[in-house]
Amino acid sequence: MDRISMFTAAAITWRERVSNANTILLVTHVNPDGDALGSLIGLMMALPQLTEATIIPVVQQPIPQYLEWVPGSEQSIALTADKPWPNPDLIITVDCASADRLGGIAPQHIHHIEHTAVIQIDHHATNTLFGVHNLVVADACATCEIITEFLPYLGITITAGIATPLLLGIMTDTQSFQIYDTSAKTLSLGASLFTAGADHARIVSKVFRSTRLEALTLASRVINAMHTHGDVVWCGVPLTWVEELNATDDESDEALHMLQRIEGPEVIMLIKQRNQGVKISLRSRNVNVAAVAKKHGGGGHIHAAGINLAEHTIDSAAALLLPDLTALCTDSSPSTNHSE
Ligand SMILES: [Mn+2]
Repeated sequence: MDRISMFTAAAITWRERVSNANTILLVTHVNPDGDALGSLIGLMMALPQLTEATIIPVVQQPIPQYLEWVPGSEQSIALTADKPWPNPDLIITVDCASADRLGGIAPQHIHHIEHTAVIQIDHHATNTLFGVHNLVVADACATCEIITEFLPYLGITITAGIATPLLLGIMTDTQSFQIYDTSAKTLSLGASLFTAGADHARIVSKVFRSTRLEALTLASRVINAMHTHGDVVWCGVPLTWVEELNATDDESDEALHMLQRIEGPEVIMLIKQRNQGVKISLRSRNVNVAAVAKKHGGGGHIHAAGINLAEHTIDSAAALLLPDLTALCTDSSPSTNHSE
């Protein structure tokens, strides 16, 4: 279905569901990034144009430091075990590929979700379509891109307050319009957010020019210990390094950004040690790393995917994934498949 028919149909469902709701929960994925938070705050600011419902923005706390400045994010809460379930009659999830990745809701509350209508808006090709209505546009670069295009179908005017979080999400998920899936549509929707008054300068200074020295020091240590296997380059991030250098878990992503700038490798893998197991990030130039992620219980996009492995160390995770990743590089011709 083309986007116009898809958005027209979705708008009918959304208007009905949203305008009939008394309490709406907005939820996004665990470990929120710019697109997750931008989508959630953008919708939080937009929906009052459509409904008088109480809107509760739920985000895993604390919000990463580089996103704390986003106006509206201070209203977000986590539904921890000590808080009562707010009995929403509608849950809207944004940028979340599957129900088990929802963040900010304590395990004690999770069962309520099964008994509540969920509608979702997302751009992950691996989305499990867990809602009663699923607006999933896999060729969009960011969930914020979909929301920017969709809001006018709901009769919502994008104000400056709505435009800033939406532009944040587009800029972070496209790495400032660098990822190869960036389209004319992405740029024109970005331009419309500029016109609406998005605070571009603040996004640039708070997100792209605010790296702490500790993060760069960690990245340099990680890159110094880099391994090369044919077209695959991989690095591990032991927890002790993060602690010793007074960096944070989020800040180890800086190493991933730097690794992607190296000329040559087809696939980049960063394996972060966690208190339990490891978190793996995969990035590629051409091949479909989402397929490998999916095989090992993860998910994501063709050129950017992730996996959590609770039972693995950095070395055992590398040993598990390297055969699949090197095979991917030798087998695959450049992938143009966006429909998985
Ligand atoms: Mn996203």
